[in-house]
Amino acid sequence: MDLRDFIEKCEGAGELKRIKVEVDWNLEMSHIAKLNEERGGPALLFEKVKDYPNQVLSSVCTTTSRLALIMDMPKNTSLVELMREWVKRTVNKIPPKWVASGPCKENVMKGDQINLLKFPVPKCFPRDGGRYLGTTAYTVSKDPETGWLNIGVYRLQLLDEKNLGTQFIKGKHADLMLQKYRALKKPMPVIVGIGGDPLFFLMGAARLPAFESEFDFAGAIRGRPVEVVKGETVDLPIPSDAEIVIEGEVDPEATKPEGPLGEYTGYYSGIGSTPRSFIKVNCITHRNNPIFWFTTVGRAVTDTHMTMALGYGATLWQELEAMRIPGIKAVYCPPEGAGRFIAIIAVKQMYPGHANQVGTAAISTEMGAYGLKTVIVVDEDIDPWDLPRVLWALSFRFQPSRAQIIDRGRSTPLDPSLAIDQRDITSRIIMDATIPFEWKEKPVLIELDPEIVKKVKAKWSELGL
Ligand SMILES: Cc1cc2nc3c(=O)[nH]c(=O)nc-3n(C[C@H](O)[C@H](O)[C@H](O)COP(=O)(O)O)c2cc1C
Ligand SMILES: [Mn+2]
Repeated sequence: MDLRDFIEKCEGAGELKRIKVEVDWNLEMSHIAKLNEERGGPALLFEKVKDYPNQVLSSVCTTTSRLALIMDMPKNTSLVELMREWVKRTVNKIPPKWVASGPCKENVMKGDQINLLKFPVPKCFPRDGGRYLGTTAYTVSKDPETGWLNIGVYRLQLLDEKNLGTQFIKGKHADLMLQKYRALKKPMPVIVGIGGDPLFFLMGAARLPAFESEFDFAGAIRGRPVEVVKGETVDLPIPSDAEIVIEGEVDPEATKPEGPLGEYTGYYSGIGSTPRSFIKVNCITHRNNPIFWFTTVGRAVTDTHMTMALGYGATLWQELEAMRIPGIKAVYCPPEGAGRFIAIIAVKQMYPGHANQVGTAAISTEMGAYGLKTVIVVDEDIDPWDLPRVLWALSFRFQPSRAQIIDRGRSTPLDPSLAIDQRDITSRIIMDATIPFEWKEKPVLIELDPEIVKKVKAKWSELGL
């Protein structure tokens, strides 16, 4: 499945709207997408964008139904079931398959022909520092020592015809690799894709463990190897059917001003621009009539938050399984918390301290160790996505004195609840909303008499209800 197949699939399922009137790439297109996403609307295909001949796709991941279409699952599958399926499918990884060529090589631009302004790159919000070419774009890089291939979605600002600003946050996999290139005094080669199988956006945005390749996870989710071609100027793989491919290098010592961009927290993490690493572009290849794809980011809940809720939730769940902790029934990272600040975990308790183990394990996973602030552990009778029931458990099973506060942990510079110059370190809270396993006398749950319930249900219409 490439992006074009996916567009067709969405259209067939009544999940896509073609926008035929002309829209401006400067604010208007993103505002239409954002307002549409806030209403849980369809994916949008802008067919007429001012100044450009290309079609532009947005709002792909806003609803669980379209995430299900990407995962090849029935449209009505719930977010938690998608996560469960992700965990199941990714047990056995499948490495990619190299092919000689593909549609992404239909057009090749090198040297003076390189011009990033050829693409209909949106400016999203008025206070943004510029236009962002990369919001669904995924960056591939390689560990110079081990050969580990990583895919990460890192925003890419259109600085000029030949340069893209980056923001590899400290500790992200591209940052870990760039640190190694710095020590070697070499530039880091990168290859960036837009489009191809939409799964690559989900893979790049998912917080998979270090040393694992997102290509192998993509193969596992598809149940077959994904097909990749080599770059023209870099020895790196990219999906052969990507719409747009950008090849270049990152000089570990050089910076250009980048940002700000309206982020998924609903805030700007920086005031004005910040000096950051950038990609110097050495080659662009693209399909004929390339389709551009963007996401609006911005405040919850949109496209980006749904993507994160799926990818982050599934990764947390998978890491807890990998730790061989028994009794994990379900994991839910609400999109309202961008799938990362809050995790709710249901556990079937089997021994004293089990719920505490689950809570501390969650913040010790790679996923949880980065920016997860609140963990709520509930008993197996509570579905973690059923927020009214979670609040019920927090009201009647949780005791503040049993909460555990951890003072220091890895944070994200994007968290607006921390002072702007103190965002390296965060605190966390584990809220145990389970009934303690070791209690001999447990609170007695009020239940209805099942026989009477049956009788009453049979009489329902007679009761005039
Ligand atoms: C639209 C969007 C934009 C993102 N922008 C950035 C970014 O600029 N920098 C960053 O470090 N992470 C960004 N992320 C989050 C990363 O994609 C995510 O942390 C991912 O795990 C990074 O890959 P890695 O784990 O291989 O480092 C973004 C995610 C999305 C969905
Ligand atoms: Mn990674």
